[in-house]
Amino acid sequence: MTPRAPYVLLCAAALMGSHAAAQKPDAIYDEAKVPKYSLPDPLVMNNGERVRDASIWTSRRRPEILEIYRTEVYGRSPERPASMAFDVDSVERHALGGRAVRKQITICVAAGTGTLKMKALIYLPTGATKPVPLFLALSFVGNEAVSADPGVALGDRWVRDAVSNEMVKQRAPEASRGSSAQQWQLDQILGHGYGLATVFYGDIEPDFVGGMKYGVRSLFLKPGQTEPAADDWGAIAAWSWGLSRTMDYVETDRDIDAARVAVMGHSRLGKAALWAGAQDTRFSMVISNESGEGGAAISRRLYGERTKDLNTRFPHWFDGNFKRYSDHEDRMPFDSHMLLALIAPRALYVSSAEEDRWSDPRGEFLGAVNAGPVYELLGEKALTAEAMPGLHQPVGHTVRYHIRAGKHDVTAYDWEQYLKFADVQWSHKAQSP
Ligand code: GTR
Repeated sequence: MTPRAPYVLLCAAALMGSHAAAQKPDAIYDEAKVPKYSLPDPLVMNNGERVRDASIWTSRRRPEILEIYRTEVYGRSPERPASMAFDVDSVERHALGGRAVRKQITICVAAGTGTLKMKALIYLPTGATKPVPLFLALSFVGNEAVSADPGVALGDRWVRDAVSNEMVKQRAPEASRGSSAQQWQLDQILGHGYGLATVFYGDIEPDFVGGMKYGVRSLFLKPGQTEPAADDWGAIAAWSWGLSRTMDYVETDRDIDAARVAVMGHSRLGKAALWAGAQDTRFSMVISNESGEGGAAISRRLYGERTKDLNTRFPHWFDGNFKRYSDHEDRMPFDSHMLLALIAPRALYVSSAEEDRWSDPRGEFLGAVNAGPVYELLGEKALTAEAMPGLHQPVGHTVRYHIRAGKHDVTAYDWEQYLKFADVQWSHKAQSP
């Protein structure tokens, strides 16, 4: 981390590039080399009893799986803080040439020994006569990168240097406005009658080893504690926690329909979205865009990225206990299908990209398929496709999946599918302006 590195435009492309570079020569990319494995049964309790009905799932098995994930994977997050304030920094009712209402809100959370401030940017379609459903997603870059809108406040804390790909502490430049607009597809979202809310993930904790001291986790250290305990939350859990705190604000905003909020995320932020959706049932829909290893992909397949890769390259993401599973995926008392099952019976969309082998597309698909028995137990349709669908052929109902051509990214095609899915799941029709 170089605090005074020369400014270079931060863009999501830098991050996508780093992902490709991460792929190791010895990674398994051949199905024939995927070992045989058997998955833990999400419907068998820790004591060996079978879960036979929805009430036992909800009252006993679901909490057990949450506890496994809190102890072994993402770490334990603090409860919702008692004290929060939502400062309305600005409301512009004719943003984007009159197409959107733009709100900028500072979410102030009394967290542990200090205060966390997150800047939320919210766009809602104009002309709505009732509260609108919303997509909520953290950004890799900053609020100003979502659109070229000159009214968005420039981030003033962390930016990612496009050359070193490291996070540096400085103000986002004018030139970064709209730099990741392709990944957001704001026009499509508004056109469907939905809103978009986003917070820069660096507001919660900047993403590097040692970033903890600048983020919310440091506020919860006990006196004298400098390192997290083995089951203390990692950075992914902190980002998820930030999503839930943003939802706390959303529930107070009468222009938004809090019963129809989708939490969405790409890649590491897809992992964060899944964990937020798993824990926080206020999210009625969860969208994992190429969340890969440590997200939707089955770890036991060892295809592409492995647990050890996560633990060595990103030791700050997961908790201390998770390190025990490097090279020992077979010992996991969980796998991604159980994480996805925590979202049941709510709407779940998992997506992959053909060239994103590092994230293991088939593993992501199988994670969604194997969450099926829990969806069925709860009276929802499972993803039953026997074989992986072809490119651009989304499958499933309550649990839906697609794989598209191309690289690790969020594209217009991905958004088109999420919006159609939301239209069906939320039975929503855009109001004409
Ligand atoms: C990669 C990492 C993945 C994924 C990705 C990203 O380098 O190996 O697990 O999270 O970063 O967030 O772009």
